[in-house]
Amino acid sequence: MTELAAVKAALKTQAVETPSWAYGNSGTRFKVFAQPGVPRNPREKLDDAAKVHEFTGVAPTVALHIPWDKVDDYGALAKHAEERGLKLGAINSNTFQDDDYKLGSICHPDAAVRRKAVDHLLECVDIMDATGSKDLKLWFADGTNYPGQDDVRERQDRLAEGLAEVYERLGDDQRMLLEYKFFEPAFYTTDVPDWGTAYAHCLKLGPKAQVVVDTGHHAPGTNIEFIVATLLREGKLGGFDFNSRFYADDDLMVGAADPFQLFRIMYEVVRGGGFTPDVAFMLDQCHNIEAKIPAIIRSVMNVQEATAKALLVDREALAAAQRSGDVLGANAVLMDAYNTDVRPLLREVREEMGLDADPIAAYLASGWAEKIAEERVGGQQAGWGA
Ligand code: PSV
Ligand code: MN
Repeated sequence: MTELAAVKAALKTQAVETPSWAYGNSGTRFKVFAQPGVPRNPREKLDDAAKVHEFTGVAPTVALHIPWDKVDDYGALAKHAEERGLKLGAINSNTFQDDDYKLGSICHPDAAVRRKAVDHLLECVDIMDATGSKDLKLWFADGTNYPGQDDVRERQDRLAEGLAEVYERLGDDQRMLLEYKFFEPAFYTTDVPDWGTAYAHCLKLGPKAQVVVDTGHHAPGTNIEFIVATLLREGKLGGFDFNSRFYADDDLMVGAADPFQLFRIMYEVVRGGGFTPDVAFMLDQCHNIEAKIPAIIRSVMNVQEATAKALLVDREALAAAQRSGDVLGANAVLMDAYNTDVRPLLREVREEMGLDADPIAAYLASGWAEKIAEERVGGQQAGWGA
């Protein structure tokens, strides 16, 4: 196989998971702008996700968020997905939208609240059993706002205890992905603020616990690709929540704010052997002012472009330049790949997969947006928090 053929073959195996909540209405704490045709229930979210997969060919799974996607029959929901060529992906827990969680969930000072939070996580594993999902994605809003508010160290003990109980409940082929975020909604301390804390807990828990890197959850200037390289080296990179940030956790389209950073991350993924199904490539985004389905298609394409560029890096030339201390030469090898226009290559890949070369144009021409705007009237649109 030529090198280009190998790159194309790799791109055809790519899988980007889209989040159910990105199909619903969302906004900021100031305003949620409703859009016509937005899904009213989890099945309609899957119908939209199926369109993203139909036109990109590389978005075969959908992450659910519980309770936002709560249904009576998860087996039936999984079947609904399968009938549309999809599978259900990570189950995201929610321990941040209940009044009881004001002072935290599994780190809360009151054992009764901790019990409630752990029970919710265990319920999420039950749901995974029913949907066939492999990953439980955990993000905790836990933390404190004021120095002295709670015992920071004891909160870590409570966290470890709660996680251990959930870990024990995981099946052989199930994982727990622990997400970190440096601040918000807590502003003084956050109980899982960084990759080091997540890594320490995952290490203690065992091989089924891994770290998930949400690209929006870092302080400005953080070298995310270094974190990715380190976690991969330690066998602890479980996956990504991709999105873009300009300021904090903006949840904008991945690759929009800083496509170069996304390329650098994907290069470390490829370099570290992480371009495999063992690493979950998920989107975690909100489309507040742009049309949702084309925005998700665009996001998937942005990940594809960064991946294609990362795969095109001449690794031999790079290693040779690095070994000989050729600073500028090594940098040039990387930049050559980044500066390659991979859009023609991806158009070819899509055509070889039997797809339209231009997924967004094909979606816009499909009439789906008009159809859902006309049909989805009445009922309550899904939204962030519902
Ligand atoms: C938190 O900001 C987060 O990134 C977590 O992944 C949540 O599951 C997701 O957003 C949706 O609230
Ligand atoms: Mn996230």
